[in-house]
Amino acid sequence: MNKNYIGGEWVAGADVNLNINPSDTNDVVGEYARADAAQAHAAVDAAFDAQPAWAGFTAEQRSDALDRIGTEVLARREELGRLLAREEGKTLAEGIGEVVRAGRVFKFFAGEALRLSGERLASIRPGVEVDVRREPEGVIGIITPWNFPIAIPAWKIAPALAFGNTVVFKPADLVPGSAWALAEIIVRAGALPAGVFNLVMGPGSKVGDVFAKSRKVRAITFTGSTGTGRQVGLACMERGAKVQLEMGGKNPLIILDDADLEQAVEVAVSGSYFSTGQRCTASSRLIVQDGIHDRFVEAVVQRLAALKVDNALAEGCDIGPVVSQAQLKQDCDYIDIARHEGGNLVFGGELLERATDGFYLSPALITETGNDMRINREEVFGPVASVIRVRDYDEALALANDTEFGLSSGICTTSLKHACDFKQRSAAGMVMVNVATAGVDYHAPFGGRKGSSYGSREQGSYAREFYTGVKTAYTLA
Ligand code: UN1
Repeated sequence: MNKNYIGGEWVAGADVNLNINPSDTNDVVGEYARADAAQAHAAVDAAFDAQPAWAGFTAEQRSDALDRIGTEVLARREELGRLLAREEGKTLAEGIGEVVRAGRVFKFFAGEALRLSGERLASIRPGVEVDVRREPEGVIGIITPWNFPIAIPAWKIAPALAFGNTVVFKPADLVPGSAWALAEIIVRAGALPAGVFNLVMGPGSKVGDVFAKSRKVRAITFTGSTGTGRQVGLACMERGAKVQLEMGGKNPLIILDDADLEQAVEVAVSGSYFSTGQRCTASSRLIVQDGIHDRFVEAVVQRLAALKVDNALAEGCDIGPVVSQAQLKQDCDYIDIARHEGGNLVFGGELLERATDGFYLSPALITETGNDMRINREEVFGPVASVIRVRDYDEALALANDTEFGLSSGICTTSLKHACDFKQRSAAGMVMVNVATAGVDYHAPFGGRKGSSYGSREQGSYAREFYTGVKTAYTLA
């Protein structure tokens, strides 16, 4: 039940990982295998050996495999969504939504497998033809975070397989359940030959390290913390492997005086606090113009007071628990840091007791903060947002861009002039106008700038850039 999948076999781990429900720490979701370095190497070898044959499958065969996987994921949305909510702590509705997104991603890349195209150029030499083609990279190492236990694996695994690569996949230690269920669907519904897809649950220090250093892994796609991402990036750089990193954010949301107040409150609350604020796209800096500031803060506080923080599976739950004790400590530490820096905690930030023992934290709103404070420089990754008061749009834009990060940014305004200017001048990979900074479409390019991302974009038709290599062929007939 809980094993890794290596070279076409379900294999027991070197040790065992207990998957604990953050809504109820007495509930063990399951026991999952933890691989060691030797098993990670075996998975890499199997993926390496299987790759040429998989690349030789027709595009239609690979497309059909992805389509069958997507069909099963979508059909089991309730069950998988419940498992996801139980192990990660997002609400049942959010869990089901994420499973649907994962299923749709497989469907999308089933189409993309058939759409891989190249280019033909005229040569500068008579009679010579130049064509530019895309080929699989080889073995792709996939390392995913705990906050999207099924959607992020899906949007990395699906394009890898679509274009003829083989996969070694290491999910986050905190959420092996969704990854295991997805892996079981991939190998069975996909009917993949042995070695094409390998699941290697285990610690980053062992499994991730093998992926990063193995010469047989030609490319690594990583989503997670900035610190680990940079280590993975350096290891890849050292041996000339391709790498794609999605890391932190400190995403600004600007609220201008002319914003529709009700809409701005929804955009801010959903971007900052839903999924317990545990999204790299979450709005954590609310940059609010003076004229609307007090009304906005009051309305957000009222909205937060009406939200129900509870067991992720409880009826009517709006915000589930924080994922783990360590993350809860980090969230509380940052709230304390913000207060010591002079911030004013106007709502939340309290540990809550519920019917079951879990990591419950009320959504925290901190006002009167400055952009130089640590609370506005460092990623918290929890249900915590701070407010920065500004005079005008120009000041708001300058502060929005004054950050190491550049993943997502947003503005709430009814001014076409400011909306258009912001889309142009915001130094982020994704810009939202009157739409939350978190919660993106699965078929549009995803990624950031500056310290948030490295390498080419994920998702949509842009994914092919990472999962294929370009070959330029010259022919004189
Ligand atoms: C979203 O906001 O819809 O780890 C996606 C993350 C991102 C995905 C966010 N890579 O939060």
